[in-house]
Amino acid sequence: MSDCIFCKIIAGEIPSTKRYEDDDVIAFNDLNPQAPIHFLVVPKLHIPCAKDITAENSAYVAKCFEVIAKLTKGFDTGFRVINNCGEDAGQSVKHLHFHVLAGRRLGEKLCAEI
Ligand code: DGP
Repeated sequence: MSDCIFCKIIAGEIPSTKRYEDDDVIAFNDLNPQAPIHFLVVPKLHIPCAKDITAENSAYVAKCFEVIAKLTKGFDTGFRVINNCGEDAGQSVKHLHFHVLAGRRLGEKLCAEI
């Protein structure tokens, strides 16, 4: 997708601080970190949102979670994985991605009303 920021990061057209990359998945630090550790795990296939996951592309999602398991080795006190899908969830980049947050106690509330 030519106008997608994450596709541009995947293509190397926009710089990022990479934590991991293979043929199917990339992980890089979030530009606006919400915790001491905050990175995004992103399938290289442009899947817009969680509602667009199908039997044909779900292997990419499984691979994202394999990468999450790999990158969180040693996060012994825990971490949080978040996916935002759609307007009410505040999804700002329309390319499926999983936020991984760690490095402090994250609190029990998953959602704050605005
Ligand atoms: P979401 O709200 O779930 O769509 O989160 C998108 C995240 O992407 C947000 O936390 C900020 C991050 N982000 C947006 N643009 C860039 C960028 O150009 N580089 C990096 N590293 N992160 C970005």
